[in-house]
Amino acid sequence: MESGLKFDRTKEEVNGIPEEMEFLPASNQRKLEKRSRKERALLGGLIVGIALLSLLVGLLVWHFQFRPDNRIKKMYSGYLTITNKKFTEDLEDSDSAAFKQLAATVEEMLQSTYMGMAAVAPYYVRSTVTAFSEGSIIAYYWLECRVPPEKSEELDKVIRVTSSKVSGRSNPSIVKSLRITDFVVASADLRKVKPPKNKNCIFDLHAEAGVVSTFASPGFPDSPYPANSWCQWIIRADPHHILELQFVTFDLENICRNDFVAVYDSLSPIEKREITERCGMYPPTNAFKLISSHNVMLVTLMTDDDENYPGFKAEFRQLPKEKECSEVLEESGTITSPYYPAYYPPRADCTWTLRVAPPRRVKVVFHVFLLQHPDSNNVCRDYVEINSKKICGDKPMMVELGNGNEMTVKFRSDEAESFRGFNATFESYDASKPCPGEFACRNGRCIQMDLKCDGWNDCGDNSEEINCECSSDQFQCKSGFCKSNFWVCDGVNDCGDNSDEEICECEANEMKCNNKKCVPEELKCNQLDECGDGSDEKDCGEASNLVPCNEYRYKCNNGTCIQKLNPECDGMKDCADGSDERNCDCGSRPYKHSRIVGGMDAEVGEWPWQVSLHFKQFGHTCGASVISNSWLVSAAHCFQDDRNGNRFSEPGNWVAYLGLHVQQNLNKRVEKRNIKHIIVHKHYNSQMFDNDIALLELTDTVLFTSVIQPICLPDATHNFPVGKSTWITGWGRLKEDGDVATVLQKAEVRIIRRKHCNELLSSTITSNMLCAGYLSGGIDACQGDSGGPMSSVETNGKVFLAGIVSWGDGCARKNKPGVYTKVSKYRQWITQHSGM
Ligand code: 4AZ
Repeated sequence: MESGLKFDRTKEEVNGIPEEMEFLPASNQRKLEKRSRKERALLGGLIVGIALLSLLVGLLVWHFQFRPDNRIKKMYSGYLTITNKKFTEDLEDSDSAAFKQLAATVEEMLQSTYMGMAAVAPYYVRSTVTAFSEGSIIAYYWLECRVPPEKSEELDKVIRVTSSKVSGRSNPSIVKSLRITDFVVASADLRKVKPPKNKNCIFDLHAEAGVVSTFASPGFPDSPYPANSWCQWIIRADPHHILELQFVTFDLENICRNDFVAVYDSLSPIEKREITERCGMYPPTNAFKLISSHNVMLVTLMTDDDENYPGFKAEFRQLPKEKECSEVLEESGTITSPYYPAYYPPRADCTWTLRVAPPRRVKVVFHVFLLQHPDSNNVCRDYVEINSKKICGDKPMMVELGNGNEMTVKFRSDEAESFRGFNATFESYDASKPCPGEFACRNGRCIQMDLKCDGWNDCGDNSEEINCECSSDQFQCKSGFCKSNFWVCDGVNDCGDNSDEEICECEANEMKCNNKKCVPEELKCNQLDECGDGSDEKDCGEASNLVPCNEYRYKCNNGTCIQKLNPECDGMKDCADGSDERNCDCGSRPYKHSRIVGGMDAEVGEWPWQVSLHFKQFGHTCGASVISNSWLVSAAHCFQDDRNGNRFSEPGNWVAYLGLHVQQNLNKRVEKRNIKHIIVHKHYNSQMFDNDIALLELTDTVLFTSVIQPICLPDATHNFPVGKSTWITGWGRLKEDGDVATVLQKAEVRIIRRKHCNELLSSTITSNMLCAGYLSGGIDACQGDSGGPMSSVETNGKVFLAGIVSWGDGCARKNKPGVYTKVSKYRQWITQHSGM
C-alpha cells in the first residue's frame, strides 16, 4: 500500500478546481481534515524554506563564483632598510634558508603593517620579498592589492604616504622584531612589476673584483629572445662599490610598448629609481654605459608575443665608489659629469671650485652637454649650476665666463633617468682682452677675426654679425646684419627679419608670398606653409589634390597628377591608388643614433647605403649608394680609363664593400661584392661633368641588415629646395692635400641656388647638378668622396638620395661650394637601366 501525498494532475484538469492535492480516504473525517490542514501548513513552510535556502545558496554561489569581480589588480614596488640585522652573503641566494627565513619575517611584518591600515586592509592580497642587499639590510619587495577602480587613486595615495609615515631614520618603527627605516613604496606600472612567472628567467649575478662579467637575453645570439617573457637580472657588487653596465649589443623590437629593457638603481623595479628604459637597436658606436649609485642594479626584460629580435648582450663590472667628485682645480683643466662618457649615476652631487691667478678670470667651455630635460613645470631635475643659473637639457657648445678668479660649478642628479652628462674645459682669461688675436663673442666664445661680418652666425649668438659695414658683395639686412648676396632670395630667411627675401623678383615657376618671399609654384596648396605667412595655402578652393599634370607634378600610377610636392613615401597616401606609398622600403636606419652632433666621424649604421668602391690596385677610390639588393649608383667620372692604362671602366677591377665603417676593418657585418656591370650615362661629359652618374650591378645580391640598407630614390618631380640641409659622407681626403679618412666621415651642407653657384665656380652648373656647401669654406666633399651619397632626410624621416658627389674647385675653399649630380633628373634613366 502506498501512503502519503499523491499528486493528481488529471483531477485538476477534469474538475477545474485549483486543488492540487488529494488525500487518501480515511475513517475519521474531521480528525483527518484537521491533520491535513496542519500538514499542509507544515509542507508549505517547508517548501518556502527550501526555496529561500536555495535562493540564499544561489546568491552566495553567484556572489563568490560568478559575480563579475570588477576589482583591479594593483602592484606596488618598494624597499625598506632593516637596521637591527646584519647582511650575510647567503641572503643573496633566494634558495638559501637564511633568505627564506628573513623573507618570511619581512613578509609577515609587511602583512601586519598593511592589514593594520584600515584604508589598505580590505584590498591587501600579499607582499613578496624579492631580494636583499647590503646597507644594514635592504629588503626589496612587491605588494599586491585588488581594489575597485573607483578606490584605486585613493589607495595609491594611502600607500604613498605610508612611505613617509613608516620610515624615518630618526623615528624607526619596530615591527615583528625588525627595526625599519627608509620604507619606500610606490605604485608601479603593472607590466614592470609583474611577479616573475617562472624562476628560469631570474638571475643573481655578483661582480668579481677586477673582472668584466657578461650576461645576455635568453637565447642570445643563436635564437631570438622568447615571446611573453619577463626576465630579471639582479646584479650586485661588493660593499663600497658601484656597478658599471654596458650594453655591447642591443637589438630589440623598436616599439617600447611591446618589448623593453628597464634598468633600476635598486633591486626593486621602482619607477622613481629607473635609470633608463630602452628598446630598438643601438650601434656599437652608440653603446650606452650606465652607472649605479651604490652596489646594486636591476635589469628587467619584458617581451610581447612577437619573437623575432636577437636581444642584448651586456657587460658589467664593479668600480670603487668614488667618495668625492668634488675638487678644487687650479689654472686650467677638464671637468666632466661622474664616469663620463658613461651615463651619470643617479644621486650625484659634485662641486668644483675653479681657481686661476688674479687678475685673470675663469672661463668654462662645455663641449658636450646632455642632461635630463626640465620637467613639465620647467624645473631641472638634473642640472649644472654655474653663475647662479641651473642649466639642464641638451645644449650646443656653451661658454660661461666668471666675474672673478674663482668660480663654482655644481652638478646634481636626482634618483631617476640618467643621461650622457657633460664634458667641459676651463681656463683663465683676461677680462680686458678675453680673446687675444680673435673676436670675442658676447656669449664668451672666441672666433677667428675673419669670421666677423661674414654673414654666418659663428658665435652662436650672432654677436659678430652686428654693427657690420657690409662689403660690396654683401646685403645689408634691415636688422643690421650683413649677409652674402648669394643668400638673397634663396627662400631662407637668413637675415632673421626676412629682409633678404622680401626684395625678390620671383622666377618663373615661383609664386610671391604676401611676405614677399618666393616659393616654387608647386608648393601652393600643398597644406604646408612654405611662405611662413600662410599665403601659399590661401585660396585653395575645395582642397582637391587632383590637378592637371605637368613636369613639376607627381604622377600616380593611374595617370592622375597631384598637387602635393614630394608625396613619395611621406607616410600619407596621396594618390587614389596609393602608388605614392609603394616601394617605400628604403631610406631607413635601423640603429638609434646618439644626439652628440658636431663630430665628423659617422656612427656605425648611420649611413647604411654608403658603399666603398675599391679599385683593386689602389684600394678605396670612390663612394656609391645602395639602391637595391643588386644595384649601386655612383658617379660616371669614377669609371673613366686614364692615360696611365688604369682600366677604371672594367667591372672586374672593382670590389664593393657594403656595411663598411672603418677602412680595412672587414668585420662580419661587411659584405664584399664583385661588380657584374658598370653602366655609365651615355651622355656623361668629362669636360663639364654633366650627367655624372653610373649604375653598378653586383654579381651577387646582398641581404639588408642593420648596416646595409637601400636609400630612397627621389621622383623626377622631387624638390630639394635651396637652403635645405643635406648630409654628405665618404672616406675621401680630409683636406684638399690631406690624407684619406679611415673612419667614415659625415658633414652637413646646405643647397645653394644654381644661379649663385654659376657665378662662383669656374665651370657651368647645368640643370643636372646641385650645388651645396658653405661659402666660408671648411666643410665639403673631396677626392675619394666622389660617387658617394648626398643624403636628404625628408619629412617622415626617410632618407632620399638628393645628389651624388661629383666635382668642385678644390675642396672646402672659401666661396667654392661642392657640386653634386641631381639624382631626380635621372629617375627614369635609373629605372630604364636597372629596373629599379
Ligand atoms: C674629386 O676629386 C672631388 N669639393 C670631389 C668633390 C669635390 C672636389 C673634388 C668637391 O673627386
